[in-house]
Amino acid sequence: MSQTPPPDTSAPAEGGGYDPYAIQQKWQARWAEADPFRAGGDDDKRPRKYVLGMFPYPSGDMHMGHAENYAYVDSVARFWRHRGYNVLNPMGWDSFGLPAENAAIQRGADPRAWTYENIAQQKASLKNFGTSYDWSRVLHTSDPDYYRWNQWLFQKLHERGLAYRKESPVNWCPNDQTVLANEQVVDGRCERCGHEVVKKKLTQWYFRITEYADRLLDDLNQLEGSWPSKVIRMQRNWIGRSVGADIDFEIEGRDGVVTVFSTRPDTLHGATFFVVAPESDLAAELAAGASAEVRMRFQAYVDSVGRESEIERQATDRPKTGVFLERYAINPINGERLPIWAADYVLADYGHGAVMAVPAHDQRDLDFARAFDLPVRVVVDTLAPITGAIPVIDVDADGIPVGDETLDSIDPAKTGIALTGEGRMINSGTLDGLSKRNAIARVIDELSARGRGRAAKSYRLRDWLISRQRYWGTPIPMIHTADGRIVPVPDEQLPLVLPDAAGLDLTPKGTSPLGAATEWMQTVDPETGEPALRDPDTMDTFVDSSWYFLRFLNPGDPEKAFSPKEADKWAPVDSYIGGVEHAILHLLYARFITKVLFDMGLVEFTEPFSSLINQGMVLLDGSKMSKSKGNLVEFASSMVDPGADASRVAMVFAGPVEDDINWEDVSTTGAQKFLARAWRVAQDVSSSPDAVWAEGDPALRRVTHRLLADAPGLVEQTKFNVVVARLMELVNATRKTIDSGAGPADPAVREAAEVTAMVLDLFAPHTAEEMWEILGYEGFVGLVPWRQADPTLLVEESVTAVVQIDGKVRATLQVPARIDADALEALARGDERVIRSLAGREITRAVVRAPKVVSFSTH
Ligand code: ANZ
Repeated sequence: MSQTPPPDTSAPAEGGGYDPYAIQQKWQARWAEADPFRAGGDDDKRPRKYVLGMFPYPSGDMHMGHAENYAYVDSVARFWRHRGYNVLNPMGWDSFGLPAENAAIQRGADPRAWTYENIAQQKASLKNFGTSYDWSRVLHTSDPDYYRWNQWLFQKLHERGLAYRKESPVNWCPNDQTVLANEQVVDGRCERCGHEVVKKKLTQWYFRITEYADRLLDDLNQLEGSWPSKVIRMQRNWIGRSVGADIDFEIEGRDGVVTVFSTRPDTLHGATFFVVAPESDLAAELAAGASAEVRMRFQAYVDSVGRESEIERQATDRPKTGVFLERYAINPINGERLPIWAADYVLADYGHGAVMAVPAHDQRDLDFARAFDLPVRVVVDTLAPITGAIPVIDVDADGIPVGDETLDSIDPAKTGIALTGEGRMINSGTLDGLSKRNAIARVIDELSARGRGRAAKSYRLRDWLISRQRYWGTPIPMIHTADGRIVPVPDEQLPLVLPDAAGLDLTPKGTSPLGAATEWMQTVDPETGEPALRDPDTMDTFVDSSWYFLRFLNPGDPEKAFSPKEADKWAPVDSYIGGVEHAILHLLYARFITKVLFDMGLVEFTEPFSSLINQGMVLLDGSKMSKSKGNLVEFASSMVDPGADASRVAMVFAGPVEDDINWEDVSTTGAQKFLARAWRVAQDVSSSPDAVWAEGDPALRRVTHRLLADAPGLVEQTKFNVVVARLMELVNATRKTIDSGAGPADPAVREAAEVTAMVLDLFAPHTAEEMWEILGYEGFVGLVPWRQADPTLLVEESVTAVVQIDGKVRATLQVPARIDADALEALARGDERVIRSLAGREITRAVVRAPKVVSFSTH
């Protein structure tokens, strides 16, 4: 896209007015020439910091929502440079994936050409934004020299048994004609196109992330305090560990056992029926032996369930449906016959796809039992007191239930409410009288002794489905031999490069377009030399982004994916910054792959991102800026008017990082005025660089030094908006000193202007550099070390506050001038003279005017 020419108003102004566009051009050229932000090598003795923003998709030009993210990343990188760190802040593109491919299909263009054009455009925009990336390390995941290492990673996982193929029901988007990971299904719909997702049975490649479920869960504890608690919570829920037992049931007339997972093995005596997921192999097998009528009903049921989303199936408020399969399971604890049903509330890919149904104590089972007239047997007396348990009913001081409830009056079969609370076991043979905890332990013991059950955990997390039936991704580096083996493409043949898109039909058809690349598909069996076929699928792009932060350490290295030596020096990432939309999928996958690399001995850490900042979204007309909705402010155009610095300052000032901001509330005019004021202050300074600051106006110096002292803490807590507010305060205070008192020659004015330039560099780097030059310095303000605050200037001014009781002054207090009303009132209430004067009388009213007056009334 062509750059809009600068508007006349910002063309170099005569008489030396603040000219943001000219300043921006000037400093970008200087940075490009001097390359001052490149990360230091081994001879650089400064401590290291790795700052990383989540890299973008090149799916079109960027808007201010993207810009906000880069603004924060840049502030953090610049901050650590001022603090004396050797900062690595690289940039790259997540350039494979559906958006590029779909856009390419719509425009009839080659996805490759389209992608790289967009990258060039985005890169230009980012440079115009005044970002301080190390541009020597750019990577694109769609480059063969990057995805070659995805292929390496895939084969490493395959060697370790962590990449495998299986046939199972998968999420299928009928519109995009591809499978989706669970993570890409939002409210039963395709995350990309919004089309309803259905289940389809396919053979696909998976990564065995479930093997790492416990570590992914337990290691979240390490991140507590450094990651937003919301993200940690979302990850925990996503992994969803449940603890209970696996119990083996025999089925009449069938060899072998069927295992179910239950969180309540204590209720085993209360099982009255058995449910299997309709789409499971077991259901099909059992139905096959049933009567013709049941077979027909079952088939129709399976078809209708295939059209339901997982969310619908799990909803509690919909009528229960199912088909009795005319077969029986045998309860291993008491030999009872349990009728087997196929019902959609049981999911094929959770636990073992089958459940023992205990309607008295599980609401979904109860709803089902009531719908189909199945027996309900209470096995936990929830009215019986349990020491230590939180009573779910009213009890007296001795723990004896009060009120007129009886087991009969709360019978779930009548009330329709399952008894899920704690209580004592009844109707349960040897378990009778036990509490839930003891009953669980006992029943697991009994089942284990008979080889019929064991303690077990179950996870909501499933294995990561990584194959996609699309063109624009990393080819899966495996070969299907004529005799049915699946073997890796030999290392020396990697990268296995994508065939040219020209001549391929990319429109979604349900099978990978690569399958039609006849020549490309043909290969030979590496062992026998016989003809063999390639795998036609490509990898989910989340594979690409699961380890890219390591590739930035030695991009382009033809020998290896990343250098463990460099990883040792730089990684894990100290500060990772991006949108909360990646709270689950991307972060979970990157955490998983990091742990695999750790197990391979290639990295020495187990978590990839030591701290995480999630920025909110930029909204326009009440919703997230987006191309499809047409509600966006283009990144490229805003670089010209109001200019990069004003856009950045305005966005940062609009609110806390994690909050969403409305573009309507973002005042670029206000930001531009502030920047012009700051710039004019530098213009006005008339003392020389060797002025003795200590001789300057102490009031202004206090404002300057308070900023120096507070800003680091504020930045580390990501309170960037507060830092901008404090800069505005400093610029105003400086102007006041210039216009009154000692005027522009006061050394405190020079000191304030210099500190303003240094701190302003975090948000408005072009203006900051210009100020620095005006102040008589050579070199970049972006590399200036942070100035130390003078502690003697941080001592707070104090004032005398008076405390009145019923109109008479009873005490005076020395308090900080900036005290707030609550703190002042608390001090007054605690003062000894005040307490003595009150002599036990109660304060009925308090009027506080901080910092000077507190007035109490007692009647
Ligand atoms: C018997 C029972 C009795 C259960 C009771 C609960 C309460 P969470 O906590 O979410 O892990 N379940 C097992 N596999 C299932 C599947 N594939 N589809 C649907 N439900 C399934 O849930 C575990 C409980 O969900 C298990 O414990 C099982 O029902 C059910 F009073 O077993 B329970």
